[in-house]
Amino acid sequence: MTTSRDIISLTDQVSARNYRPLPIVIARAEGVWVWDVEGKRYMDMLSAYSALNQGHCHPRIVQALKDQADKVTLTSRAFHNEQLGPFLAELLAMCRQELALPMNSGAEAIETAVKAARKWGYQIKGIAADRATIIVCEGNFHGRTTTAVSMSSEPQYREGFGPFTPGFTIIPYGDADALAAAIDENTAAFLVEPIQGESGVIVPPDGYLTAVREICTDRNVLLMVDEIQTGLARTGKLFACDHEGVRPDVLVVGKALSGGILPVSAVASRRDVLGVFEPGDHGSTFAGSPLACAVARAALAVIRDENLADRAAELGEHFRGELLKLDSPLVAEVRGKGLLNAVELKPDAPKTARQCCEHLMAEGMLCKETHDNVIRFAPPLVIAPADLDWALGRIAAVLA
Ligand code: IF1
Repeated sequence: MTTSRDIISLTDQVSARNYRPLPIVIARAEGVWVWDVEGKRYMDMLSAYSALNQGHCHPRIVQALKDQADKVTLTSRAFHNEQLGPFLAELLAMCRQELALPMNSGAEAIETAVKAARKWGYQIKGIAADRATIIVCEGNFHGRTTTAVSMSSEPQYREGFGPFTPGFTIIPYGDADALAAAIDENTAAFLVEPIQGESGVIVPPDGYLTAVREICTDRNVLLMVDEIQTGLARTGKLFACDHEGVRPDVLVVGKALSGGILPVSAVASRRDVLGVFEPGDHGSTFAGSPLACAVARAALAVIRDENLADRAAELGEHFRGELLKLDSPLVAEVRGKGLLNAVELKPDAPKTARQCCEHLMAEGMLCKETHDNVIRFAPPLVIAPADLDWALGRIAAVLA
């Protein structure tokens, strides 16, 4: 039998070294559980960075995949298919926007938002040719493309990859005054995550989104919110912006939009923003395929029908409450919203976040550190309360 060790050794020989995965080979998964090649079971506390809000291999989404795969998988956008219109209509109804554009990865959806904002800036706002800028936040993560790393403040994501796309201004996160000060006549948009995921689950001060909404409206700047990680019920509302009742001008979604089955992302916006695109301006071979759209429709239906936002809110309260009670010598802070949570370790903690993740893995739980000192906890939102309590027991054992 091929063992995990064999597979890891083969993978290490042939795969580019742009990742350093924990030494587990997942062979099968269901709901919140995954099994390795040897049949050992683990709880998934990462959910593929929130792409698996609906849980692994959700039967309803898998069925939609199979049914559509038997009919037609790809038409290209040179022709219509039966699934795209209904998918976008259902998405728009959920996010209260007017037009949508499908993409595949999150980074591509971000690229789409950047292109739309720039063209909107020239055509609608009247910015002089090639002068449009987009304001972004320190610590942001919007993907790995050349343009996405051009807006990054993280040296590792940039080093060796220049020259960069110009036209981005970086301001501190969570500081609405900094936004007001940074806007000038060339500012087309402000792009922001409602909670910064990669940065370590950084929750901005209450009222931040409301304040930036007001500033953007006053100054005729598009508010573009990256909900690729925070969206689709993860933080206890359908979108993290909903906690403050804020409606962005441009909403970017991905990850859980397909329940972790296929790369499906989308940009949804006011009519005048995506309205700037004309035939030939933008596109993608696979985006909006009938297979992707059928899967995404089922993924959205599961979020709605299984009340995943309310589940995330309730279970998240409980989870953070129990983590706070741990009284661990390692823990500096517990933070998060809904089921997007993190524990920050003390600077002098005797274990690194990576070591904690390795210990949690030995306890049967898969987690991923971010930076040296933060452990992220983001189970599928379908997790049963008893399973969450089991997880808390394992976390308590490792952080004790
Ligand atoms: C990797 C982190 C999470 C995202 C937001 C856009 C994208 C992402 C807010 C791009 C992607 C990922 C990608 C993944 C690791 C991961 C991540 F660790 F880097 F920080 F989730 F927290 N906007 N996030 O979080 O979407 O193109 O990947 O579909 O391995 O790089 P994508």
